[in-house]
Amino acid sequence: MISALEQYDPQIYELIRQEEARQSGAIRLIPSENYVSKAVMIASSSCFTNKYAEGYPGKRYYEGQQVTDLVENLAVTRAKKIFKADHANTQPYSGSVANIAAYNALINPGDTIMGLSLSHGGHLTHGWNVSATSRFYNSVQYSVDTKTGRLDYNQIEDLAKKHKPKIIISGATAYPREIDFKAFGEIAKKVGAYHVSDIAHISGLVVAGIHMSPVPYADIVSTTTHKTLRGPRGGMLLCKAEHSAKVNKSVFPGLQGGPHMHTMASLAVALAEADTKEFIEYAKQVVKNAKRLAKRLMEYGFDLVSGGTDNHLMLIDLRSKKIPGKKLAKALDRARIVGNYNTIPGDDSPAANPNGLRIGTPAVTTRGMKEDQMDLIAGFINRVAENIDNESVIEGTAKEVLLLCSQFRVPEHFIIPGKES
Ligand code: DSN
Repeated sequence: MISALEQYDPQIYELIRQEEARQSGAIRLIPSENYVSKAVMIASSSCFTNKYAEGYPGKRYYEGQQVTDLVENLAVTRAKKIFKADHANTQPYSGSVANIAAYNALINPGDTIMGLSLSHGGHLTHGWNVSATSRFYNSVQYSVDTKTGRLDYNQIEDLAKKHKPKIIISGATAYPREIDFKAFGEIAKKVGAYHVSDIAHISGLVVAGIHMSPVPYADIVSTTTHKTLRGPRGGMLLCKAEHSAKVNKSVFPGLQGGPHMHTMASLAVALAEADTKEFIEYAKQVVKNAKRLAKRLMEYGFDLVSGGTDNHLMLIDLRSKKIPGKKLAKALDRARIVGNYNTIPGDDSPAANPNGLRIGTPAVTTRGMKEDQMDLIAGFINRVAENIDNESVIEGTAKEVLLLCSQFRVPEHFIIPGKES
């Protein structure tokens, strides 16, 4: 397949080859990224990309569904099993669509939703002011306590009592601590709200039983499929039986047309992989690695929001180091260490140039790195931060990073990396 691409479109072939080399020759610390297995990759580039399958198994609007129905039934059955959910919808194209589909299933435009502010670790679709979710719905945002960096459930309850939202959203994209989904469920009950939980970041940790599952405490659970869960890019919804018809209708025909069946086949593979002892060990190691990396960074004098991590990510507060997050992220990228600049709770700088750096361990753990390598990575990050304007130190670090990467292979994909670019 790949040699056909080389023949028909050498430019795109070459760019794929370069990206593979980049991914293999860098320490990838963006906490929402990972490396999928070869099996997941193969399924996602299969002939299912040719097939339209609007509708649901047994009730499609196109013929020729002899095989697609089997794929979707498998994906749904596997999702329900590993998340212990009554119902799963594996059609959402992404986490954003999944979130909007969840709201659309439960409430009407103009109703009030309440989610964590983006600048405190929430997601755009949790009602942030530039997101369409704040145009479609009346949005109230809660924050973390800026002193502790943690969610304050009393404050959230007070805000919910004041604004009486129809939906309370739990879940985050930049929150390093375990979330008490039971508490969110109780707050929602007290104010007569639905509870939608977005576990995009931690779904792999939830499946592995390391973090609390929101499934018993939420009306609808939304997740992406490509972060700690380590599947193809996409979204998924899980819910109680009572909401299953509404959820399905909201995804199709409410928001989407034909599901991406190649992605769903690939997701089915990833869900089977997540149902193994090896995956549980992987998820445990993700957290061990994050805790070790956090500890070492703090020993180097970095401030971490909330003073550490319980999950796969950490948020470095760079104010005491007096280095802008973007400057450090770009210097690290030149040293082949890839993270993302990020606001920290209470940041007085804008999201385009914030005071934080967000990093995490899902991808490095997939390639087999453990605590000893986290010590090295913390040392590299500290060295780059201390020599932020010294390109020869950064270049030297990049060489050491490349050497480390060469000892930890990424899952084999289609193209054997050629020369490093
Ligand atoms: N963009 C994702 C992340 O990086 O966390 C959230 O959608």
